[in-house]
Amino acid sequence: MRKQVFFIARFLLLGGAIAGASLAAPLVAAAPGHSVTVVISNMSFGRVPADLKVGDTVVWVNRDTVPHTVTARDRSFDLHVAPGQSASQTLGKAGTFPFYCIYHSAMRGTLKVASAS
Ligand SMILES: [Cu+2]
Repeated sequence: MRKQVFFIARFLLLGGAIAGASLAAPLVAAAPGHSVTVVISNMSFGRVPADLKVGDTVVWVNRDTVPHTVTARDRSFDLHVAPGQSASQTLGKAGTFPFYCIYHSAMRGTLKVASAS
């Protein structure tokens, strides 16, 4: 009789651990990606980090006194950033995205986005 109670207690403990693990898994998956800032100044885009992933957010900060855009060649994004303002972009798709500014075509860059792992 006493042995039986012990086994039931062990079973409940194990069940609790499994429930805990299954609750923790979605929290990890839902964790927000990293946020990086790219400064636009002197009519040029700052360095774009090379380790971006789907789910990350890029905040583009325009320190110039003229408006700029961050426009993908394939038009998958098109952000307009007023002077002294910023625009934020959450990366939703993996790939390599060359971009430019529609007002200043010499302003160019490339956004490389890896799939979320
Ligand atoms: Cu521009």
